[in-house]
Amino acid sequence: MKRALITGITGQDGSYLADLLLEKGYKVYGLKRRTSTENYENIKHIQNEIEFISGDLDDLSSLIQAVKLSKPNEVYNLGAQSFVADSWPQPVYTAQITGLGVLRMLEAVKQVKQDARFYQASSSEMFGRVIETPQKETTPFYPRSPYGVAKVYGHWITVNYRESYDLYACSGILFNHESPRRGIQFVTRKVTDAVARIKLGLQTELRLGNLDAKRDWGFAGDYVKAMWLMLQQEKPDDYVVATGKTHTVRDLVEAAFAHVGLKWEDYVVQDPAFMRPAEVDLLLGNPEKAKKELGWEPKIDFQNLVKMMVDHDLKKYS
Ligand code: F7E
Repeated sequence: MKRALITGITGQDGSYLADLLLEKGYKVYGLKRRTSTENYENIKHIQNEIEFISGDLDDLSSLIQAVKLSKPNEVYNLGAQSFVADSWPQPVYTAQITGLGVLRMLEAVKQVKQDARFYQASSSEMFGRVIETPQKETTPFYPRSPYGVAKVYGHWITVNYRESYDLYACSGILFNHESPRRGIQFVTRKVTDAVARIKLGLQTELRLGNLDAKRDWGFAGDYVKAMWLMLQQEKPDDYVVATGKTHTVRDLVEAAFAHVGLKWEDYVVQDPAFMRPAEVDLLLGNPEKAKKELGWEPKIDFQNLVKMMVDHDLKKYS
């Protein structure tokens, strides 16, 4: 029986990955951070099948202990301060967890179980003010937020540990990926949740920031398969995971309202409070390498993703 250790297991990606690995017969360990209120919403259906280990990406000793206890064949580092907007008011915390947290996890693997395969959740936010379009594995980075800068560190330290210590370490450069399990702060879920509430008469308006930003949005359930595939290859490498299609926030809003028969212009209010100090205007990934080498293929397109999320939120409130 293969053993996997997942950081960020209660998050969107951690929960889909845990579903996938349990289905494949893995023993799944999840690093559990102490918080005053526990949120197991995303994993409540599999909570009893996961073994939780207390630990924090800020605390190397806890990570060493977690690797000792779980003796993993595979480590998936998905934990992070992942909300880009909060990385301006909390830049040091973001650097500690999203950046240095990767180093601590790698160090724990190197010290305790060097043959464990390691996956780092790198991000399209590293491309920031894009140098070329579409973005691929060789596109230079130009991060535009403290979050993006921290992810660049995490990415390169993963590459460096692979090259320095011969670790089987991979970075998946994932473009935006969404689902009904997405946190409510992120724009897709904020929109689909609001559309459901407006449709049901529970809310009257939706306040948003920049409607012109373009993102390559895919389905998180598809993307965790790419993570797993990266760790099943002969050699470790880095891969872009994306759909190859881009849409504006306005397209997203339009599709979500249209799905329930409403016109978005009647409800959306632009609010400077949701604008960012520096914006990433356009992300569009080229997933050819992942398709060719991993045999990976995204299954859910933008329209179906939006419908899935709106339908889920309608059901939640009905
Ligand atoms: O914003 C614009 C906002 O917060 C998307 C994370 O998973 O993907 C995610 O980062 C766009 C931005 O995601 C609102 O300005 C407009 O242009 O959903 P988001 P993100 O910042 O792209 C990458 C790949 C990650 O790695 C991150 O961890 O939408 N936008 N109005 C808004 N965004 C939010 N959140 N709220 C608004 O009201």
